[in-house]
Amino acid sequence: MTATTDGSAGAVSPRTAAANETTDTLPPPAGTVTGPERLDATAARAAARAAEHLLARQDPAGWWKGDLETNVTMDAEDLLLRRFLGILDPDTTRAAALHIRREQREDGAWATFYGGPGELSATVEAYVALRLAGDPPDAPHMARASAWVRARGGIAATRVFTRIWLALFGWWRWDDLPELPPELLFLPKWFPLNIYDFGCWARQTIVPLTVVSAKRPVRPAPFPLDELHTDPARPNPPRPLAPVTGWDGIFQRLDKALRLYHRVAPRPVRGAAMNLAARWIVERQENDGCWGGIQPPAVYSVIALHLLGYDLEHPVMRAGLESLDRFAVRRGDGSRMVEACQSPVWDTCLATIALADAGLAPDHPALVKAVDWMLGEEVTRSGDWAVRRPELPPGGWAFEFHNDNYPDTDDTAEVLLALRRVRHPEPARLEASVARGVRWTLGMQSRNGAWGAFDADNTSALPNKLPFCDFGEVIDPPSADVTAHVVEMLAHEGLAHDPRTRRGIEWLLSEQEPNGAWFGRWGVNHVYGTGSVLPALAAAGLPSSHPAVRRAVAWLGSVQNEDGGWGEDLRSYRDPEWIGHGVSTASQTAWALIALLAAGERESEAVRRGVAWLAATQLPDGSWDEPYFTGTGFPWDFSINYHLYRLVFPLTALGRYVYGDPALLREG
Ligand code: R04
Repeated sequence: MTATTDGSAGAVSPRTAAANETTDTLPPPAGTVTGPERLDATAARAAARAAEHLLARQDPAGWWKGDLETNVTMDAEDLLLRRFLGILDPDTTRAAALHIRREQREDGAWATFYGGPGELSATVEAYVALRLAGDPPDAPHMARASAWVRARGGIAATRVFTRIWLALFGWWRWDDLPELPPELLFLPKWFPLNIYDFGCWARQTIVPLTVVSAKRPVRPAPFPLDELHTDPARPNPPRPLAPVTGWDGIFQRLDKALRLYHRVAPRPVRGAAMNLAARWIVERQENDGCWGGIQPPAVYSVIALHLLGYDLEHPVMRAGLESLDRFAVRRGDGSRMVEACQSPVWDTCLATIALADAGLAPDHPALVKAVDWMLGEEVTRSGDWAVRRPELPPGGWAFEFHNDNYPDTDDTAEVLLALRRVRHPEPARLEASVARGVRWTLGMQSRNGAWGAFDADNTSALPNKLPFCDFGEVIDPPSADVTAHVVEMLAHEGLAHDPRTRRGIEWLLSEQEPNGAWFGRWGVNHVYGTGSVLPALAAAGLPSSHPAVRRAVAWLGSVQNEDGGWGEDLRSYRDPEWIGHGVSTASQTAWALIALLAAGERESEAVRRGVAWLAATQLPDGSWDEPYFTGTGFPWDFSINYHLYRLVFPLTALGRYVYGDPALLREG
């Protein structure tokens, strides 16, 4: 093992040397006030201010957590759940409505990300939530919303989830929803479309929904919603079924057959399926009461268990409801925003990396505290991933406070990269955690040599064909960003030449797009993918002269904005015109810089202009503004504004600019 695996932050002296370097060549770019020498000092100052801000935001327990902002369907569904269970209180309603109203656009619609277009399902859900809060249909903001909805096909054109919510109150007919029977749970794990063919988030959502859609409950509607139909005089029009062929035709016929089955399902079979679903759900409740650390499965699990006879006082239900309360963030202005998920592990490992790379001593108390906390968060038991990897011993980390059943390779890789930057007083304890994490990650490699986030070989094409699955991703195939993080980690662990790592690298090289970039699955978008892959290739020892690296560098240079920053709009997931293009943001500028620094481009004009952009846009408090969403749950359908991204990534980029890139220092 080399110096990279000794638990220190890597070579300290060359970093210091890099900081003091005064080499320079190119003239300063036009329009910048900082010359080359000044830029080094400016960057160091900016990094110091950012580090100070980040340190001040650490929880005394050692973790960091920024708000995880998504969209108003979270808030609307939270209210609908409470109404459904009869526990909606006026204070919660008022606070949520305050937030929902504030998110409405001029044209009456709601978008699912900052600057995005109005989105029909979100608009319908937000409208219903505001009606629950007492906003009358003829109030100007409500009339604008309902007119917007009618013009876009009304309720009939919304996603399945939205129509399920409406069916719970009789605003839509259960008969006009795709079937998804609980008997699905009887399918063995080798049979097509068994629940383990779905990505874990879809699995956790679908299992409780099979119960709900078999029970078809209808609570009395508190008000009519006719104004959300294209023809209010003829509400609930069935969705027209276009005649289709091929796979879609097969699945349409399957849906018809399942509808028939719904009417004749033998009671004992249905009963056994429901019991199996109940047991499956209860077994997966985390010890803080939630399910999978994400809000939607928790919401649907609570409804399903309630329908199966669990009353609200049952310990499982009480814990579930209390966990839902904890997804709500109260703001100073009295509003309340529901998070889809909480990001403490992810934020903490990224913050640790950022601070270490910005020159904090490896034994700084804040970093030791963070490592202490991360070590305590290690997942030590088996989970759903073991269905595909039954022999693999547990290890690794999840994203959230409580999600032992679903650790992921992305968090595990970044936590391990963070642990190695800190000198911890119990090195043996750290080594043991690292060893388990590395073993688990290696065991989670998919057949194609790459890594998905939560499961191995979760690549079936069938779940996507179900009419039920019309929203988001429903499988978890390997992606370049996750694979890159894993490869970077394995290289840091001295495994750059291990055949398993090499297969990952080969896969990454084969995934590079013709323009030189890599797709971003969990971050927006090619700037994130490329910002993940170049540090991995560098850590694995690929020379910066490698053609793949050169093409990526050229691509980043070609999409740099006039102002020196980088931005890539979420529309890039839909419209290739937007690939690499968008308003400059702090996190995306940082990802591009991290990529370029890993490629040995420190002295390039592109890097200098990018660093100058970060320094010039830093706020007096040391952080950055970032209204744009640069993370995803599902590309396009579910976007995330991680509120700490604007701080941890610029700090990482500035730190590596000032002190040198860890991957290059090792190689050098
Ligand atoms: C950034 C990489 C770490 N890791 C991804 C974790 C992302 C955490 O945030 C979310 C994850 C989610 N999953 N599924 C949903 C979701 C939301 C998040 C989800 C969303 C809507 C519906 C059902 C599920 F905020 Br409906 C995995 C790799």
